[in-house]
Amino acid sequence: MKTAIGGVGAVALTGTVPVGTAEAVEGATAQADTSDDLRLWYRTPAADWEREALPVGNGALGAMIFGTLASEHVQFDEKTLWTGGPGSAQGYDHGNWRSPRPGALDAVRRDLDQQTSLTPEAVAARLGQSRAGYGAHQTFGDLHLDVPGAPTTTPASYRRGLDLADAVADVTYTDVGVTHAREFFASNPDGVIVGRLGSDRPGTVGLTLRYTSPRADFTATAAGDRITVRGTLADNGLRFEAQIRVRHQGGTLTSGNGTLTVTGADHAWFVLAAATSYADTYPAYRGDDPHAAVTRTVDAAAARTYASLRERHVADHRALFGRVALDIRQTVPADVSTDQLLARYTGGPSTDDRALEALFFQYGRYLLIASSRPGSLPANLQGVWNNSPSPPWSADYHVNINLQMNYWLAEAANLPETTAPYDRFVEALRAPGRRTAQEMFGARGWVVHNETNPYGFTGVHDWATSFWFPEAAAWLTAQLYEHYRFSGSTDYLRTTAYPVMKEAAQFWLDHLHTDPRDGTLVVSPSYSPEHGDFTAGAAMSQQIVHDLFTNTLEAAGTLGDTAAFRTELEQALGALDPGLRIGSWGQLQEWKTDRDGPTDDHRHVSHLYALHPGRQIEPGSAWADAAKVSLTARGDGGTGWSKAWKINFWSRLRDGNHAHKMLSEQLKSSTLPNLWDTHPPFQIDGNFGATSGVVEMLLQSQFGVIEVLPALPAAWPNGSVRGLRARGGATVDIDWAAGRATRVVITPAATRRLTVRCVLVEGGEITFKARAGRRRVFD
Ligand code: FUC
Repeated sequence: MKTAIGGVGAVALTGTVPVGTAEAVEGATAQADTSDDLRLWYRTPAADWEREALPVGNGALGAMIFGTLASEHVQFDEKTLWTGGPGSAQGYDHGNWRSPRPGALDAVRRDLDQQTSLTPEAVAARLGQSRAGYGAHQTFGDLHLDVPGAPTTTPASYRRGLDLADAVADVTYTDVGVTHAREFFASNPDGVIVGRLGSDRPGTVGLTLRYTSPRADFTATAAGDRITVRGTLADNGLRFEAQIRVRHQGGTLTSGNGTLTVTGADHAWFVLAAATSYADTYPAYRGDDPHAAVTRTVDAAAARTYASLRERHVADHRALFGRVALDIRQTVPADVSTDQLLARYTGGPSTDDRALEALFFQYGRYLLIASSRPGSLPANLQGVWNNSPSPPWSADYHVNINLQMNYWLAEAANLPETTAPYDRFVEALRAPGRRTAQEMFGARGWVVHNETNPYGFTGVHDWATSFWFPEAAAWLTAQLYEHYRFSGSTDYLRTTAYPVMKEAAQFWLDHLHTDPRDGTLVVSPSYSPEHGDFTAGAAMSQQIVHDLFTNTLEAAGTLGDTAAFRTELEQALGALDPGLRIGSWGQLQEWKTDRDGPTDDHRHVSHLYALHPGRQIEPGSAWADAAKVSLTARGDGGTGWSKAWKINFWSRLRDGNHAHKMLSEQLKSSTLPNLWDTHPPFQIDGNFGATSGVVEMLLQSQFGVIEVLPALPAAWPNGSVRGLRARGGATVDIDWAAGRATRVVITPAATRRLTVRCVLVEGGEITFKARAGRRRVFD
């Protein structure tokens, strides 16, 4: 029997990838504090979904809370509610060529061998095809809580906010002597979105609950204390269901016409569960009708008290969120709301700038917990928040930077559990990806191109500048190897990471091409994401394959794979063009021929993959100098995610001040009042990328050495951070003063040798035998 994955919390999963993490996260000693440092708040209700409403989520379910007075608006989502895929009205082919094109790819290669470049349009005409049945994520709809007698103008006492430490959104206001309080959260342990309306005077709480949707494909019925929303997506027959149950103390509850009404209560709360019949299994992508699971989940939650639901939620969230604390001497002025804080920041240097920077750092961690928990799909371009039937880029999984960036923070910012949905998603791409590898390339292994959906779209479309990127599969596997490097779990490496990496490597072993210019192995055709012409051997293509082969070879050694496979890989790695070349103006070349423009400020800086997230370029090397020349030329502009990437790049170049400059550029010009990153429009990758960038300023370990404060900016002369993770399985706490580390505490998760680079040790570096759980203090 197939089991749907989706919005009903910890339902059973299909497939073989273990979810959750076996590895204990040791030394997670930091406690989040509940001060205003960790709170977003505003003086007026949200007037706009994208810019002002506040997100809560439990991984599978997301909701946006508006805090509107007369009718509270809760827009909600379930991550698997997608049109497209099998059964789609447009037909579906996974992006595989609808009719065979024998020799087409070889002909493009031959032309590139002879002419060195081809326009994207020319290649798309030969290798692309129109997209059919790709689909888009769908909003689940809107819950409205109509509150009779609510004030028509916003009282001065009005506040709405989001507490990041507890993951609870709230609204309070006083009206004719009565103080009203609302709370909303999305519980992972109970699999529901919860909302409560209360006041300090018994009998004054009343509301009518109703559901609406921008689509007309549902029925909403109310009976007893329950609203049931059921529907089928017209495009692909995917079934969806949500149930809402209302509880109340005092007063009465009546139902009618799809609505529930509470009158004269002391307080009232609702629980909402939602799911679909989606399953992540190729080729049908269908599981059970969601009715039974939704009923079970909502009934179990409704049987609990509100206090119990809240307590279980807060404990679950804090166990993850509370692991990391950042102190950069931030002070939040008591009466400055978050939108004001952002406005002040944008207006110029202010004493409370660090408050926003620290808040933004923790917000990335909050958003990842809220949008990526085991049991559903990974965080998409908008996390788990989408209010539209046709969101930008379908709110899909772009894999030429965006999905990867979503997870850059997961390991080092101590949230390794959030990567389980990513692993599972990548694993699920293998089956359709093998077919694409075989049919399109005649190769072993698996492949996926520029962007994908939950229905295994691993082929191509025909948008010339983004249809071709078979390197995406290799890049996706890098995170799996990172999970291993951070955790040290060979069990995870053997069962989860390595099989996916090995098959990605097999694809390239079969598909690399001998470059007639110099006899090296190159990717051809090769296209540096969304930039320039098609060539052979663009830097990013080569660097990604280099990274994949390096990781796979290491893993093959660790796991003892056959000598034949290791030799094959070794030889290919030896013959591979490494994708590192210094051009006429000292830049790191984006292409194999020297054609970079020194005034080109394209948002993608793909040829610096080797610097970050890769580890091919070491600081202080000639390559690092060239990377700096390229990065400087590209400038400090770009879309939200582009700026976030540049924080990481500058950190890896050990330039903390420039990294900090990029953080401030992102806050000033790519951040909305609700602190969502904007491309524009809203795209969550920049939030995650920025948090990753801040970690990179404070701690790096990509070369197997724990480097303390590698890129501390002058703007943060004093401070501390607790609970960051380093590769090799260690948690690291750092205190610093006047720009220098004053105390470093390493808590190893495993017994093994660790090397620490830090000003506190003689000679700047020490290697020692770390014992699991035994703290090592340097001061
Ligand atoms: C990549 C980027 C775009 C955008 C899209 C979702 O293609 O080049 O800027 O972020 O993903």
